[in-house]
Amino acid sequence: MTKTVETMELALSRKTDADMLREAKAFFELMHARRTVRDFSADPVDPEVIRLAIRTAATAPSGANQQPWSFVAIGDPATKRAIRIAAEEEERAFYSGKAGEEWLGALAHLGTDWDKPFLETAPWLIAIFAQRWGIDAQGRKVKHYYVPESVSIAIGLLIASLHSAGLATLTHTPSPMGFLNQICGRPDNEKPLVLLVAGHPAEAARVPAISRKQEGDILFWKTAP
Ligand code: IYR
Repeated sequence: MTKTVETMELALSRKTDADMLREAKAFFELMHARRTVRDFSADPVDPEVIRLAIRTAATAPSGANQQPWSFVAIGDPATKRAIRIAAEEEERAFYSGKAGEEWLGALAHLGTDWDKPFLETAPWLIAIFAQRWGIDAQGRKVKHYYVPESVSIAIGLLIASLHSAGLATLTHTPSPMGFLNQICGRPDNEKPLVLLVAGHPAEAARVPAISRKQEGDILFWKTAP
C-alpha cells in the first residue's frame, strides 16, 4: 500500500561547495564565541528579539512533529523577583548539602553559589516547558514522543538565535523547578526544562577561563580509507 502524504515545496536552495564552507565557518566562529554569562546588565532588550528567538526555537524538529514545547517570556520585575526567591531557596539547599560533595566538586571551577541576582537584573527570563503529553480538543491525553530530545534541540536553537542577536544567555536549571509552573501559570502536563536568562552582559562581566574539548576528543570519523 502506498501512503498518500500531502506534500509541499522545500525552500532550500543549493549552495556551491565554497559557499557551504564559508557559511559553515562563519557559523562556527559565531557559535564558538558564545559563552555562558552570569553577570547581566539591566539594560532593556526589545521584546521583538525575544519573540523572534522563541519563534526560531519553535522551528526545531520534534517527535512526530508534535512540537511539545511552551515558552514563557518573563520581563516584569515582580515575576522575576518571585522566580529569584523560589530559585534561591532551591539553590541554598543544593549548595548546603543536597548536591553532595562530588557534584559540588565538579562545579567548583565555575565559582557558582546560591546567590542568583541575575534572575532580577537581566531584562528577560525565558522558561522553557516540555509538554510530557498533549491534550486534544476533547480534553483527552495525547501521547508525546521524544519530548526531552525535541525540547532540548529547541533550546539549542533559542540560545543560538539570542547569541546571534548579540545577547548573552545563561542556561539556568535550579532543581527542582516545579515552582515555575505555579509562577508562570503552566499546567501539570508541562515540565520546566530550563530557565534561560537573556540580556546584555554587565559592562565588567568576566567569564571563567575554560576551554572546549579538542576536536580529536569529540569527533570520530568513519570514512572510506
Ligand atoms: N543549579 C545550580 C548548580 C549548577 C549545576 C550545574 I551541572 C552547572 O553547570 C552550574 C550550576 C546553579 O545554578 O548554581
